[in-house]
Amino acid sequence: MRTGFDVNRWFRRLNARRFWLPLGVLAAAWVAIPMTVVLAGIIADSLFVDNPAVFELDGNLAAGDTFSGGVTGTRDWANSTLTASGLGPDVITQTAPEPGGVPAPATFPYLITDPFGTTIYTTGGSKDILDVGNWRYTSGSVPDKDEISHAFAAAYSVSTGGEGGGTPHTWIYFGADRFANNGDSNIGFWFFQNAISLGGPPNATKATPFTGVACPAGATNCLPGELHRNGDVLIVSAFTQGGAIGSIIVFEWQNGGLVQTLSVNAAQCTPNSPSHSPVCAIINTSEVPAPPDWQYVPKAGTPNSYPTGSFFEGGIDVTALFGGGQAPCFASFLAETRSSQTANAQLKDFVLGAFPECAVSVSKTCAPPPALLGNPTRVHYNFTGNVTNDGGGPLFNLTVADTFPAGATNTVLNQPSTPADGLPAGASAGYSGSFEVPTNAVVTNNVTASAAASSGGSNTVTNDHNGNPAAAAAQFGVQGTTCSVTTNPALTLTKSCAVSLVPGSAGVVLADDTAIQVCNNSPDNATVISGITLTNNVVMNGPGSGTDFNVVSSLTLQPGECQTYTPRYVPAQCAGGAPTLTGGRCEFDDTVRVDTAASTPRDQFNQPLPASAIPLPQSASCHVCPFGACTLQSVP
Ligand SMILES: [Ca+2]
Ligand SMILES: [Ca+2]
Ligand SMILES: [Ca+2]
Repeated sequence: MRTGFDVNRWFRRLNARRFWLPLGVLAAAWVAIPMTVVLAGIIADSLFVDNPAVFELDGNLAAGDTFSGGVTGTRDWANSTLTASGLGPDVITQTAPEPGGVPAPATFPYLITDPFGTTIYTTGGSKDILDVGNWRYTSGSVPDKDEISHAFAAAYSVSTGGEGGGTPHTWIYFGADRFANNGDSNIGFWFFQNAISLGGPPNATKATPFTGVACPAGATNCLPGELHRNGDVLIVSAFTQGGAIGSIIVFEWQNGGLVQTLSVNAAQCTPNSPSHSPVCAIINTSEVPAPPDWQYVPKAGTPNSYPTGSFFEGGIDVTALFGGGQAPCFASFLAETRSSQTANAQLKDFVLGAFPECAVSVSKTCAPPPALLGNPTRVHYNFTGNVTNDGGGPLFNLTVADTFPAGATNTVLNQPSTPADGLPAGASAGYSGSFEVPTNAVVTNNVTASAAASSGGSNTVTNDHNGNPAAAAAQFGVQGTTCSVTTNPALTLTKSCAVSLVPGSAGVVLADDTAIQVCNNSPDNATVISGITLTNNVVMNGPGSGTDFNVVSSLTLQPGECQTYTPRYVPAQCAGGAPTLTGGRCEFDDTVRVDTAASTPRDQFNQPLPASAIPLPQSASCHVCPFGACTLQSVP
C-alpha cells in the first residue's frame, strides 16, 4: 500500500459522518430528480486524480507526456510547447485574477500572479483556524522560500465509473510556484464558496481585512457574520526543497471551526500508477521549464525555468471528499505559504483569485399553441424553460426573473424547484409561465436566472460557465411557427330586393327595401372584423342614377355576428324611362359592396383583411312600380 490510505474505510467513515444529519433532507432531495444532464464529463475508469488521461500531475507543466501503460496525457497547465494554456476545452472553470490583481496573460487566462513583496498576512488573527473575517494583510516581505510567484487552479467533471457510469465527480487541480527553493516550506490551498476579496490595495502601514458577503442571519451553512461557509476546503502540504511530498491534510470549515477531514500519508501523485487516495500532489524533482509568458524568475537559476522544489501541483476529488454526494461549488481560491502543516500554523504569503466554479444557465421557449382570446382581444402565450447547473457544485435557491413584454397582462411565473440538497452539477430544473399581450405581432420575452452557491446563501451565482450572464430570450408570435396566432377573417355579403307598400304623394307606391346582410363568418370563430363600410348603388336612367349612398360605416362585427340593413328607396323613374315590363313595373339593378376605397376592414390586431376575405359586390334585380300600383297583382 503505497499511500497508506484505505479508501474503503475512508468512504465508510465519511458516509457515517454525513448520513445521520440530513436523512430527511436526502429523502426530499430524491423527489426532485435532475431532468437533464448537459455536461459531458471526462470519462475515467478510476477514482484517482493522478489519472494522466485526465490531467498530468507529473511535476512539470507541459501537456503530452507519456506514462506507463501507453497513456499519453492531453491536459497540463500548458500545452506541449509551453506557449498557451493546456487545460483543454472541457475545463469547467479555472482561476482568474481578482479585480486589481496582475492581469493574466492572454495565453494563460487562469494565471494569478503574486507580485514580489505584496499581500502578505499580518497580525495574529490571520490563522486558518479563524474565520476569514479575522484575516489581515499588508505589504512586506516573507522568507524567499515562502514567497509565492504564481498560483492557479482548474476544475473538471469526471465520470469516475467509466463509460456511462455514475454521477460525475468534480476534480480540482491546483498549483503554485515559489521564488526560492532554499528550504522547505508548507503550502495551503483554500477553496471558498463565498466570493472573498481584498479590502483594498495592500498598505505597509496598516492591516487591511479581507472582505466578502457576511453570512446572513438564519443561514443554514454558516454562522452569522462569517465569511466562511461550511464546506470551504483547505488542502495543506509540505513544499519541500527536494521535491518529496509527504502527507497531505485536508480541512473543512464547519460550524465556525476548522475540522480535519482527511489525512493521506505518502500522498505523492504517481501518474504512472495512480495512487489510491482522492488527493495527491507532486513537486518538480528536477529542473523543468516554465512557460515564458509567466515571466517566472527564480531567486537563483535561469529565468523561465523551475529549479528543483519550486513548482507544486496537486489534485483533489472534491466529490469524494464530500462522501460521493454533493460537493459545494466554490467562488474563490487562495494559495498561501505556512510555517507548518498544522491547523494553527503561522501564515506567510498568499495570493487570492476568483474560482467561478458555480455557474448557472437558463433556457426559454414558447410552449405552443398560443390562444386567441377576446374581450379584450389578446393572445395568451405559455412558455417553459430550464435552469441548468453548468458549474461544478450544487446550486441552491434557483430563481428566475422574467421580463414580460410591454403591455403584458395576466403574467404568471412558476419558479423552478430546488432539490433539498441543491441542484447537482449538470442537472436542470424546469420553470414555466404565461402572459397575454394585445397583439399577435412578434414579442420577445427575456429571463435571467440566479442561484446561491450554498444552502441559505444569497443568490450570487448569475453567470454561466463561460462567464456570460445567465439569460435567455424567446420570441413569440413569429408567423409561420407554432407559437403564433393568425386571424382567419371572412366576410360574407348578401343582397336581395324586397318591396313594400309605402304612402307617396300620388298615392301608395311600392318602395325598394334593399335587404343587405353582412356577416363575419371567420372560420376560426375568433376573428373580429372592424372598419367595414357598405356602399349601395342603384343604376337607373335619370337623376341620381348610379349614385352611391352609404349604408353603414365603421361597422365592427364580432365572430359569427351578422348585421342586416334595409335602406329604403322609392324609385322616381324606371331604368330606361318607360316601364320595362308589362303591368307598369320598372326593373333595375341594385348593388351593394364592401367599400374598401372608403375604409379597409381590419382584424382585431389592426391587420388589413386580405383581398380574398372581402366579398365581391352583390347585386339584386329589383322590380318596383314607381307610378302607382302595378296592374299585375300576382307579382310585386
Ligand atoms: Ca503537470
Ligand atoms: Ca506534463
Ligand atoms: Ca502575496
